[in-house]
Amino acid sequence: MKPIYVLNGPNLNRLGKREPQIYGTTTLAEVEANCRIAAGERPVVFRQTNSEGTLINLVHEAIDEGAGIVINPAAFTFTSLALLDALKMFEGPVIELHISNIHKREPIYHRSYVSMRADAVIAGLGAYGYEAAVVALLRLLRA
Ligand code: DHK
Repeated sequence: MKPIYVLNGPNLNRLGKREPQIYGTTTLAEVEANCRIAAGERPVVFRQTNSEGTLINLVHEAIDEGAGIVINPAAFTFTSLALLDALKMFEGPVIELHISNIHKREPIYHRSYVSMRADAVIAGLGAYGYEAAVVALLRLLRA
């Protein structure tokens, strides 16, 4: 069974300590554990990087090895055409995930490049959004 990829962009390695009033106190390790529970028997590749090139390389890996992608691109959401171009090559379902409701924040967080490829977007559910995204991705894979 092909794995699903749960990919995380810059600064999310600091989750739990980073601006808890916006991102909460759940750590990325706890998010990973919850994603694996939500995925059940479906294998999960869970990665975080502060490097744009590495995130693109992980999307390339998913193109060859993965069934679906949940991605929190963090700040690269609003800056990276290269990430969008990489995601466009992926044929499976893609769910864009943000812990905070980006549309309720400053205008710099309103225009997402990734949304031009994503099949769905989840924003504002906090760390629980990851589990919701995994469950939704499995549903899309079954469809
Ligand atoms: C995480 C970030 O790092 C920000 O750059 C985004 C996103 C929001 C989040 O809510 O998960 O704007």
